[in-house]
Amino acid sequence: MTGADAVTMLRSERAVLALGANLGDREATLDAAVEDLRATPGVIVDAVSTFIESTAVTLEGEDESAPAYLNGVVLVRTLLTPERLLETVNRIEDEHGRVREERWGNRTLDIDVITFATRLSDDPHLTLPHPRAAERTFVLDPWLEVDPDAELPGVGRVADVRDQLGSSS
Ligand code: PH2
Ligand code: MG
Ligand code: MG
Repeated sequence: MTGADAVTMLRSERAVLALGANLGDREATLDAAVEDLRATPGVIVDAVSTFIESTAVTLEGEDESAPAYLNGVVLVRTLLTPERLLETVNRIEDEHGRVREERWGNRTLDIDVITFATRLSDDPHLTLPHPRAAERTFVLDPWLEVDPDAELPGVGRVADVRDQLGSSS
């Protein structure tokens, strides 16, 4: 561990990131994004879930005809502010060819900040926790894999939220 990593571990906040891709070589892109996070000063990657296949959710609901997603969750500790962490993940998305067209459209890489410590925010630019995390099994399942005791600030235990969803995405 470097001295800088030791400082990050001592002074950092926990953040939960959700990664998704449904275009291109999804697994290679998600792996590269995790490496990009590891290479970011002030960010330590603590855990990476397995990547799971999920049916694309669009504004109209689940769409079996759209390319399927590969989704995963990464636990980090960071010295960055929530805003700088968001800038960082947006930059990583851009570096992997993310084109910002339609909302919930197909994408080479999406990285969402799901939680930042226990922070609650209704800022539309960075809502915390992520407003749709509690409805998405493709976020909750990989999250529980790496942190079975996880809490969704303002909502409750992730395991309980997950149980209430049943088998839908
Ligand atoms: N992300 C979206 C929209 N729809 N569907 C799946 N299965 N996985 C995602 O990560 C996803 C989605 C917008 O960010
Ligand atoms: Mg998203
Ligand atoms: Mg996003």
